[in-house]
Amino acid sequence: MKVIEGRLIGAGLRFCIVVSRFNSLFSEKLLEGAKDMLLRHDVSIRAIDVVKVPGAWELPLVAKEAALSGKYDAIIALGAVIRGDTPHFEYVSAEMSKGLAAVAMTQRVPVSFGVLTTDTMEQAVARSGSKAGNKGAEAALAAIETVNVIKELRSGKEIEENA
Ligand code: INI
Repeated sequence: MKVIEGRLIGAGLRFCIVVSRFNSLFSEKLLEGAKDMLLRHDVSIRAIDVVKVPGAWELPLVAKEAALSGKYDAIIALGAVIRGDTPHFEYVSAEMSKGLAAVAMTQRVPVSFGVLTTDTMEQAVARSGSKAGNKGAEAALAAIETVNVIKELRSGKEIEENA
């Protein structure tokens, strides 16, 4: 049996962080967390591009353009969708999450999901750098690991060893 894992080494990797301005109180904290996590794993500051979009709805299209550019090993999507009194939350969060998943699957580029979808502001506070951590930082770490596990799989080494 061979266990294939992605190492948490960011040196040499290139990332595009796509972040929504809507609810920027939270999304800016997620951005700080993501950048800090990348830098602490030896990603070069010059290898990080930050692209700002109006809201979470716009994340999938812009993530797709970033993926198509061929300039990045992974995309990190950040934002905050907070439930209100209308069904707007359902439309935005459902299409945004399905859209981001579709970008990853069709473009074969990891797209980390660092978008808060919460019922309340308190839950968003908790997940953007207080008691429930920072989902932006978690998304950045997941991006590093996923890039590296895909590199392992694509290297073909494990196929030779199992043959
Ligand atoms: N965008 C968000 O990122 N979070 C929200 O909570 C939100 N709500 O609730 O409306 C939101 N709406 C804007 C949307 O993402 C688009 O930017 C807008 O509809 C223009 O296309």
